[in-house]
Amino acid sequence: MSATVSLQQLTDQLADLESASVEAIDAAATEADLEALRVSLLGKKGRLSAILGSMGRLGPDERPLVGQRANGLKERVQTQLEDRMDRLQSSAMAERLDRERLDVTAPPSFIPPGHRHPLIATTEEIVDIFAGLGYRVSEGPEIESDHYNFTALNIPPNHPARDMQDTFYLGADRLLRTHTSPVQIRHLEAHAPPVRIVVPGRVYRRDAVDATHSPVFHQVEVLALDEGLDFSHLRGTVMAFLKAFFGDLPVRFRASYFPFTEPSAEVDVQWRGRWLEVMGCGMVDPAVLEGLGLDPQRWSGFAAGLGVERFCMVRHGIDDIRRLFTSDLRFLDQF
Ligand code: 2U9
Repeated sequence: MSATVSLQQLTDQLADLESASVEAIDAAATEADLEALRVSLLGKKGRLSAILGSMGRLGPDERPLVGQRANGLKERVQTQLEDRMDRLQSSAMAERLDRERLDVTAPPSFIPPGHRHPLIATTEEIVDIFAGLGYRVSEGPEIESDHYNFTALNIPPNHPARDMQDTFYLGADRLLRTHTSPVQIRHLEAHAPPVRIVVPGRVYRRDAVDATHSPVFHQVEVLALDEGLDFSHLRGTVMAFLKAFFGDLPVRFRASYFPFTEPSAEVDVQWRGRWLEVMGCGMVDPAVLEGLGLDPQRWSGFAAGLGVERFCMVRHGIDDIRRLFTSDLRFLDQF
């Protein structure tokens, strides 16, 4: 027979358990501590279970009294555990939010922006000037036939430009265009005048590489064809263009010769005290118009051409054309 236990003893034990619980719950510093505490107080092998286990030794009319007290205690302790858990969780969250704080106003890490190659930028600047004068952009193939590159432009069969020394031939009637002029021929075949076009593009010539020559370079050409155009329109257009690009510099026209224009001229600007040749131009040769089935009595026009590398080098003070083709970022990043 086990030792007897009095109602008073159990009631005291419950009161002790409750006051010990209140202190321990307040002292629990982490969610894990609190969970361990819950198990040790209210779990199957916890202190409350131990007290209830000795209830069987009470008299039958005393048991409900202890049972009631035990239930009340359990409810109060549970409520305290939950309150404490809430407080621990919200301070843990507050601490985490503080630790993971993001400064959304901080400047981003630096990503160096790319930029256009100076040759492309120069091409676009030139094209934009002519676009502002009402010219449409037209482009065409870099691989051409003898007809479009030479014959249609009134370049005779034995002209030096046709020489193997000067043109890259790719095979049976295929060559790399030596100028963008075949684009104007193709455009005139497809569009009836009046026509005003600006033609940017890459061209190829069998030149030895040096500070001012490259076998690949870039041109911009323009063509205007309409009724009543004469040399004054050509001159006015070239002057307006050069003023837009270079500013107010002295300009001079020198008589020259091209197979596809007549009369023809080369144009110089005075840049830092020296005359620099920057472009060629002329009135479209009637033979070119006749080849296209256009009546030279009715239609007249002018054309001009320039090398973009020359414009780019003058603009930026670059002394060697090879700089523009070697993709050295230490050089290119300056523009
Ligand atoms: C058609 C009729 C005429 C195009 C022209 C030039 C003058 C010229 C050079 C400038 C420097 C080439 O890059 S460069 O070496 N170009 O001087 N080009 S007139 O004349 C045309 C084109 C098409 C139908």
